[in-house]
Amino acid sequence: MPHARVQVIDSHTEGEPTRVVLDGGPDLARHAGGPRPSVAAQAQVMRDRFDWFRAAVCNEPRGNDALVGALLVPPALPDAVCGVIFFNNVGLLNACGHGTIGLAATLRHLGRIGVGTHTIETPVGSVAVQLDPQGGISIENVPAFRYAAGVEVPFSLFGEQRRVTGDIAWGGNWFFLAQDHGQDLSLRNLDTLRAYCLALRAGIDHAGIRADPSLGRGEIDHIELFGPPTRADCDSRNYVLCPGGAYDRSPCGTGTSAKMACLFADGKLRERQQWRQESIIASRFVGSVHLRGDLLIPTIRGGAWVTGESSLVLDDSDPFVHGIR
Ligand code: PYC
Repeated sequence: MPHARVQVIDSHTEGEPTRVVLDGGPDLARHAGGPRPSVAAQAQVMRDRFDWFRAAVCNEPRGNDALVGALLVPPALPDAVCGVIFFNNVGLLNACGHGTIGLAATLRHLGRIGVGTHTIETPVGSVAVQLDPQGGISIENVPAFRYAAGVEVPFSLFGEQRRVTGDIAWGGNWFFLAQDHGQDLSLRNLDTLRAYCLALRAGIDHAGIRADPSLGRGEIDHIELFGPPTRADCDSRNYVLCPGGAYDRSPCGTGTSAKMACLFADGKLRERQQWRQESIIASRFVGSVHLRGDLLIPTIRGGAWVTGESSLVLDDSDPFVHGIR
């Protein structure tokens, strides 16, 4: 039977999985045309023509709803070590904080990068990865900002009319961030949290609330709820609903960036002050922000571990060769 092999390395970043595709992926640069297409142009080719590849890697039976794929592509930026396109069970992500930390751990595992700072090109800008001599990994993300404050969203949950007020912010993806939701942010409440966030996101769509369409097409596809931490070494705990309905096991790198942008805008976080974000599984990112001119640059630090090295087999006779959609 004709089959293809896709070489991958799996890792997790504070509990959230990443699958880096090293070889066997589509040649997006060739399809994008031009001598050195940007990663954004290559992402558009993947969206238009290779959605089957996304699903083959991330969807069951080879993947799962929580998994984020990371396809390595040639960068256009001359100083970048690589380009990367992140994707999940339903589509492409604009950027991914935990995924970039996982990618850095993978490249270090392969001996492709060492201690120091390395630039990675994403569809929404370049991200700097820093590997320190003690093994720590941090990323300097794309600029983050609050887009709108105090947005009230009506929505319906289990047949009841509800309202919640929150902020809309960009941290590499678009987030609706809410504090006064009245939900219990604990693992035993996962089903309700998912239902609540899906209903809230439907309410956002229904109300026609969008963000800046020049960034990630303005779709607010991540919902982030905050509450008090359970760890003494954290400032806050979160629950993050990802676009495909899974929850982020990590505190979400782009979500923590969006949160810090809101805190900074409210005068509740100073430049270079630490923000320690706990996830729903009690893992942690430590973040901070600094200004570069007018731009607010988030830094996120977290741990990532390689969990597997393997080849996916795409056998043409398999009815689910391109994943269960
Ligand atoms: O860490 O930015 C992140 C992220 C987005 C979706 C899942 N993780």
